[in-house]
Amino acid sequence: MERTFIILKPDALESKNAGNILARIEAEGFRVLGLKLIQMSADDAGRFYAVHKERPFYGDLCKYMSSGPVIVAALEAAGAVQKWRDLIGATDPAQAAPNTIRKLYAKSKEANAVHGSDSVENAKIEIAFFFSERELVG
Ligand code: DGI
Repeated sequence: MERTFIILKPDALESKNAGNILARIEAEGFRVLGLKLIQMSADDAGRFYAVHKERPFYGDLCKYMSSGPVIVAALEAAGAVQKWRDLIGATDPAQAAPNTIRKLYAKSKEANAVHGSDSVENAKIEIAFFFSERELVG
């Protein structure tokens, strides 16, 4: 079984779509291994998104991700990384396929409702960034 790491971003909570997205996670057959509501500091966001340091939107992204509460979760499924990325759709909701989470709930390229790890290796790093092993069910 594979693990992925996801975030329900500030806009998803602000628009009260967290419940809808969690219901979709259950309906699509993911197992939730860990889940919590947190608010990141700008420093947390900066470290989490360090891979994007050189990109022009890095500062805005860190500010945005620390602008309100988020829900972070570790999910398990067969092929969880790609399964989640298929379910969320393209980064820009205008480009996202019908019925994907970003098509349904995202507001813009920045406020795009959800994060998903882009590889199994990064999923491990991202889960460990937010969860201790004791916070994950076996
Ligand atoms: O893996 P994704 O989240 O689909 O996309 P990514 O890894 O290319 O970018 C990470 C996040 O950075 C993305 O979810 C939202 C933000 N982002 C990407 N491109 C832009 C952006 N934010 C702004 N403000 N402008 C962009 O062009």
